[in-house]
Amino acid sequence: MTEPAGADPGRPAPSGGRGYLRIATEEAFAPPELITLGRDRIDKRAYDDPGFLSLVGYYAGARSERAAFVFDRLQDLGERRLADMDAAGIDRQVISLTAPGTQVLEPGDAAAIAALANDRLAEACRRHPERFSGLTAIAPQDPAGAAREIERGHRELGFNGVIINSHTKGEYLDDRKFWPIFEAAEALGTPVYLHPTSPPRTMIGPLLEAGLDGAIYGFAVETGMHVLRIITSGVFDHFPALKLVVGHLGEALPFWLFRLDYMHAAGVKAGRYEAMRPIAAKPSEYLRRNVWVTTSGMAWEPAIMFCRQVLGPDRVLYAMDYPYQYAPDEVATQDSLPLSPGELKAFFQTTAEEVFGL
Ligand code: VNL
Ligand code: VNL
Ligand code: MN
Repeated sequence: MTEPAGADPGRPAPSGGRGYLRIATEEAFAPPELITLGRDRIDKRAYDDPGFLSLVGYYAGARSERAAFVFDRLQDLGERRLADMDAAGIDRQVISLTAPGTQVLEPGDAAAIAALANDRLAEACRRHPERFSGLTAIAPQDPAGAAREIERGHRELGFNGVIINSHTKGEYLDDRKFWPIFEAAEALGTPVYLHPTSPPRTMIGPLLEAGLDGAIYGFAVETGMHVLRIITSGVFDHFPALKLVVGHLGEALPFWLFRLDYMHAAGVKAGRYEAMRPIAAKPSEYLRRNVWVTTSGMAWEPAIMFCRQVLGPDRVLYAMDYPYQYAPDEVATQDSLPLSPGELKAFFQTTAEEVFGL
């Protein structure tokens, strides 16, 4: 890591004359200690988890240009990251622990890495308060401890939300044992960012076989399903003020809204599944009320405009997906969306300020 010794709050952001700040909301980092742990677990074949081997084995082990590019930048919370932000015109990053982060680890290691990652990130945010904000990493393996870490992140470290990298060893947040996490986030009014990770062992087979387990598609299938499980299990009936942020334009769910509502109603009415009991609203209504989607990795006008149309314009906000998709030209693509100056400002800046409490 290359970091300056002292605070540098005066480093100017690149927001000259545009009328809005560009706030990127799904930007990843990894402390070197996590990578060391990850490599050790890979070397020992510690987990029966092909997704972990596929993802972390690639970035921490492979020597491709892409892997090296991502790997170096994940670990930087200083000058390299700032230079990349300057070059792309990003004023502020909302930074979070990359996937799988803590969630493949043993509970003790997971909690220790979460705390270490949070301390490290908080330090970087203190050093560059005009450029960096952070989300609290947790170890969902211990839901009560995770709730305490959410409090610490919010109250002591000044973070603006919680990062959860989807499933935890094949377990999903609709399981009531995890609900202390939602309870803490709702009570603090702070959002949970549900970020993708490799599908679990029970799901990954045919995806991995075809090379489709990662960001190309497998992530979205798994994380979109996770969002749906949260909705259909009634989490938002218990936590009506809970805010969920989902990347990649909602992991394809906006495109499915019509069918989700139809088939959910049909399934509930038929009493087909024990796990699918009546809930207070249609799936689409929770997606419009409790969920915000970001454009990470999806710098594509038709899809962005579609999401604004079906979810509501105030539900769609900007993200880059640094360093995995560091593509400065995609910023210009989104500057050129067919939006009014006020709408563009909401898309790049003020919606993020409101949702994350920046
Ligand atoms: C990738 C893309 C991975 C975006 C990510 O987290 C991500 C990838 C692990 O291309 O592998 O946020
Ligand atoms: C890496 C990324 C390693 C995320 C990890 O270890 C992790 C890596 C568990 O890119 O090396 O969670
Ligand atoms: Mn991402």
